[in-house]
Amino acid sequence: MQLDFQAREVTVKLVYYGPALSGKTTNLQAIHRLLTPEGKGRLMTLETRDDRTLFFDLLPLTVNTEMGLTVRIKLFTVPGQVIHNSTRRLVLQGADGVAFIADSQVAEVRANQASFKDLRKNLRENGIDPAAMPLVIQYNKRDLPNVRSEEEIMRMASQGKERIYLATATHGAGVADTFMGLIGTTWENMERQHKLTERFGLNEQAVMSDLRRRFGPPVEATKHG
Ligand SMILES: Nc1nc2c(ncn2[C@@H]2O[C@H](COP(=O)(O)OP(=O)(O)OP(=O)(O)O)[C@@H](O)[C@H]2O)c(=O)[nH]1
Ligand SMILES: [Mg+2]
Repeated sequence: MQLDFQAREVTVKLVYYGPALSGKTTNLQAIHRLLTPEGKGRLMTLETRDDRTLFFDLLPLTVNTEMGLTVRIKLFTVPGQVIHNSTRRLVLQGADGVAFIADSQVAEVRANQASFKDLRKNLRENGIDPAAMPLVIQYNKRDLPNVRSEEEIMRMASQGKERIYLATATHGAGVADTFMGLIGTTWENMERQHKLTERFGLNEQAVMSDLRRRFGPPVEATKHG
């Protein structure tokens, strides 16, 4: 988190992490599509022809609060392909929160696990204790056949402390909830560390309700068949 007293600005960095082709870029595209125009920046994506991010994507958003403070939210994606590890570590630097986008397909279980391990390793190498990083998990591609059952995912969810979301990012389903959950858990952590309410009158609810209002009505996650 960056605090600029003079400009009365708070900047929050959120990173979408996960294995190659899990739908990180698609999440940002859906957020960009679903949000009303106010405070929405340009989505910058850098892709090769086959949907693979080479460096990162960035979507900047702003929230103007009643207290005259501006909250700038920067959403990044990392490139999931194994070869881009140094870029992932770089993009993770200074992150305030992470959304881990897992691929729900049974065939991708190992790729998810490897990417999760790689996230923890990169955080440690950046000097961050993984346990201290606000994290939400999204199981994407719920529309496909051969996905892990909802029951199985919920069982895993009950074992961890992270919030878990189901999504079909291509339809925009579950995308806003994941993002709001990420903002929420990140904000709670920032509030604990920086006492934003006490110091600036900047409370979580003001930011969250403004963002919630800017998303259209919720899109139901579509199941296969
Ligand atoms: N069926 C289905 N396809 C999806 C879904 N989300 C993303 N995809 C597709 O999966 C492919 C990869 O999506 P991306 O968003 O580019 O994946 P990524 O995680 O950014 O991949 P990297 O940049 O390589 O790390 C694209 O063809 C998307 O259209 C989904 O919910 N369902
Ligand atoms: Mg991508």
